[in-house]
Amino acid sequence: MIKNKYYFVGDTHLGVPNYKDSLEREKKLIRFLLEAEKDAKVIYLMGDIFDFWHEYKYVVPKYYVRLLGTLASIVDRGTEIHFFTGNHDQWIRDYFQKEIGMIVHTGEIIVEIDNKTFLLAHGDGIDKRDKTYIFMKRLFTSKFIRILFASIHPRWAIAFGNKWSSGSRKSHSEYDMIDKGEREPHFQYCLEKIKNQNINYFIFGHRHLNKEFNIGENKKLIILSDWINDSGFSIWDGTNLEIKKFE
Ligand SMILES: [Mn+2]
Repeated sequence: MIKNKYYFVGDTHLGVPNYKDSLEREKKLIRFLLEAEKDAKVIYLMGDIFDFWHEYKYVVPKYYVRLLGTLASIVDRGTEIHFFTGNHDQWIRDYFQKEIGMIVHTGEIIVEIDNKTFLLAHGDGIDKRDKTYIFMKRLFTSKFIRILFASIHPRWAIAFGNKWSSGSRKSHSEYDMIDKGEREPHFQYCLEKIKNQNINYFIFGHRHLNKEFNIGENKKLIILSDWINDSGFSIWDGTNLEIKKFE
């Protein structure tokens, strides 16, 4: 099979709501990745793959071994995998790059695919009205805080992280699920961007909504659904960018 397709999937939030359900979702994600691998040139993991990830200099959390092994094997067989950090799994070091072989992005990127320009990002931090979030983001990206947190024994740090993470998701989910239509900050962000940059396709996660906005001729915004309630993904086949659901 010709490997010329591009896949986009995100917000799988592995780790919640409990071990059993998360494991089931992890296996489903693996089935999706292996299916995609058949004709994928590149697979983009669009952020919040893990509900909480924090790795140390020599140690990683003792979860998700099936997924991590699958990702490493897919990379080894020659398919490129990109990993965007989300707001839930931003505490990475070099494990995903070095051990798994993924290409990691900590912010938005602009790429040319088949002569079209794509802007890809997890999409957190775009809604500037979310002051608590912006504050937390600044806190978490502070080098000092990160060193401090990493010096706490994992027994406490990971336990705290898991608890904080699922709490943050719950408190956001109601607000997140509201369909804001054209007032959607991510849509407004795109309209602003295309004023001075020629971008054809925007793909974001973070909002946990399956949304498609037409911005103009050959211009489109896609917001990916999460995998907690849904299992959406997007695929670019060289001419069309579509939203699909993995069963
Ligand atoms: Mn998310």
